[in-house]
Amino acid sequence: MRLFLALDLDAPARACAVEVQGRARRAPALRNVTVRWVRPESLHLTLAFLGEVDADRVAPIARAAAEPWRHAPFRVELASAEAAPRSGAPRTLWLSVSAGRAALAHLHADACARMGPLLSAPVDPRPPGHVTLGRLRRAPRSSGRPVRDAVAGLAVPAFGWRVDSVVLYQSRLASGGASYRPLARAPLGCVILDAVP
Ligand code: 2AM
Repeated sequence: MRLFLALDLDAPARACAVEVQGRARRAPALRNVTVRWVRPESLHLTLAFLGEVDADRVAPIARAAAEPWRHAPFRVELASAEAAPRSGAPRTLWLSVSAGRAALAHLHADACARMGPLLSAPVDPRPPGHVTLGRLRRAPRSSGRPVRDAVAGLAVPAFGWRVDSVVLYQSRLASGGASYRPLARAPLGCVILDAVP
């Protein structure tokens, strides 16, 4: 089973991301390439991709993901759309995190420590930093410059939301795009607020 931990956008942030998708769709440079847009209900910030996991490991992973996170809720802000990678053929359109990076890195490190012992391969150590809006299908290298310019020109107003939980999702790949099924959810905020003897 293909699993990942993610942070859900709240409804207003989701609406902002959908609005950016809509403007990107209409950009002339993007009409010449095929983009598989992430459906509104599937927009998320990947905290940690856990990869393909054997069936017998799913229950312990779900139990671990359902444990409260010892991390205060925090605000994430997104600003600026980008086409990645920054050179060569573009493959992904995303919104970059502009605020909340340190908290995200900390939560990601917690997720790696919690999930690592339950997985057969290590979790990608790079901290998360974007929300994917769409994936390009076989875009030619020559489309890189116009696509990057068009995406950079979208003038995304900063928007964000308060992260207060982590969700374990199963990713199901299909010809119409991936769909994500929540398997476990746990709140942030289980912190000791003062020195406890
Ligand atoms: P993305 O937001 O960077 O695109 C579910 O598939 C999520 O896991 C995707 O949103 C994607 O994050 C991430 N993901 C998928 N395959 C991955 C891989 N091979 N390595 C790291 N992250 C991956």
